[in-house]
Amino acid sequence: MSRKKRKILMNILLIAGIFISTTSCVKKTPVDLSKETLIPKPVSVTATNSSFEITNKTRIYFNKGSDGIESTAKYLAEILRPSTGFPVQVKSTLKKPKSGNIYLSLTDNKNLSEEGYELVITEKMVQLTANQPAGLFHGVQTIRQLLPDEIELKTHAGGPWLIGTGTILDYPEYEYRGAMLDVARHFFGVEDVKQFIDQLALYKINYLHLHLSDDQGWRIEIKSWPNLTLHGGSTEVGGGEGGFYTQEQYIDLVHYAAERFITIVPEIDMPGHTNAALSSYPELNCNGKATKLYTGTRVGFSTLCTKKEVTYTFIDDVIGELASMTTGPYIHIGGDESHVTPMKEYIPFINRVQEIVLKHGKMVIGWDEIAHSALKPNTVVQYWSLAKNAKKGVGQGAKVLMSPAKRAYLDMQYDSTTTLGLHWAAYVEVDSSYSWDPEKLVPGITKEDILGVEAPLWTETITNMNDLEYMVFPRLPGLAEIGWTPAADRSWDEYKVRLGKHGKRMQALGINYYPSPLVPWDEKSAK
Ligand code: IFG
Repeated sequence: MSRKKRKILMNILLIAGIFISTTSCVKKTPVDLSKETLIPKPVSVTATNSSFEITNKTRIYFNKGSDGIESTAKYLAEILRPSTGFPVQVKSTLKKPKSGNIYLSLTDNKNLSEEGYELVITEKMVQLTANQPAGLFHGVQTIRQLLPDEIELKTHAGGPWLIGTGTILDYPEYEYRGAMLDVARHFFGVEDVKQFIDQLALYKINYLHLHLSDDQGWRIEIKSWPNLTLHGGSTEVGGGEGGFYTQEQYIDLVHYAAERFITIVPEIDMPGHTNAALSSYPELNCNGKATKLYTGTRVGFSTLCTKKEVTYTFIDDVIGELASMTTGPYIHIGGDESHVTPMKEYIPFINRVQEIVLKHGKMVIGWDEIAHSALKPNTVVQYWSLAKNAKKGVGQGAKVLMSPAKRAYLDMQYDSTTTLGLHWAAYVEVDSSYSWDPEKLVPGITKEDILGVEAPLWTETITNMNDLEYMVFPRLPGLAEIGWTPAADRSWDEYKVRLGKHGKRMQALGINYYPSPLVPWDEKSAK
């Protein structure tokens, strides 16, 4: 071949090489989206068997015309940066960005509810749309889970950061998917609660019920009744130092949760479970004498004096201050285990307390015993113990929040060897906490009667985040799936394999989960 021809051929090969390396026709690694181990399981997944790669050029764009979504774009960027080491800039845009980027925008998609989202992943772009900002936030949790477990690390990991291509269309079964943290038996500070909120967000939980008062402690500052925290917040089960949230700290928690589309539901338990208040103010006792602080774990021995007017002034002040700090629609009034309040006093008491909550612009949630009273139209009955109470509530037209102790109580021991927790309701292994259907649990309570599900963690035996995580995980992801995924799409045998692949992700998140022998834990990386 002549020198001239050889030169032309070399130029052709050079141009071809440049063309291939700079265009998307480079063969992308195939990733099967349908094999991803998402919890909660999405409504529909259609895979197209290629992949999108997050690189150091990838940016997160959010649509400038969509209000309230910049914080979600920044939230995703903050997750991606430490592990990838990429800059992951966040930019607003009025039109669809060029290829290689992630794009968040609001839309009007009748196939999606308020919290649904659509995730369209191609080799060129990850496009997430939703009707409301909450849906985008839930879609971001799915993006997280589609990336390798190492994405959750706070230190640089290797990648490559591939997301399988295809379309996910997803929305929840129930509007209320909650957890409860009892900060009264043992107090958990602001940073612990924020960490818990972050963990809840990954599983699309959207409510956090804080059990703020009980016999052993009062945990929220009430300016008009300062002794509630100064005295009533000064101890806890076992005699430790207890603690409480100042109003500023509580408001900070409400905002932190709201930025993650989690609504705080504050509970002031009454008329029972009130020894901390009764010890703080003598006038709240029928005999006018303050009780001693209590650091044991008995229940059912205390009651506000339902016959005294000062009791209702107290409740009005407390609910008023609490409502003014709470952006969510609910205040929980407790109502459980009022064993020393005569029913003929309990019923008018609960009737009156509902009026007080409504006066302050909130709706009532109460434990299932409140169904003995005359429920206001939007009052929600939280089923924990007696199905007949829950059915009584449905009979009055109330919605039911399903928290059956035998399935959903996260303080129940896994089995008789679990050193933490209780077992008065049952031993609740991971399979038992997953294998139930809210709309079939109680005959007479149908899907239409159910507001949603909530998993309470009572803390008589739980004193720190390590122990909290051991009891909450891995049962909470399953309860989150019960609230999100259609029952027809759920089975323990299929779920346990997906959960088994979440072990590495929980490890990457530093979660001290219980490695249940019932789950086929996948020790190597899930992908
Ligand atoms: N029942 C009590 C809680 C707590 C719990 C521990 C409810 C509604 C047992 N009330 O559950 O205060 O002590 O499992």
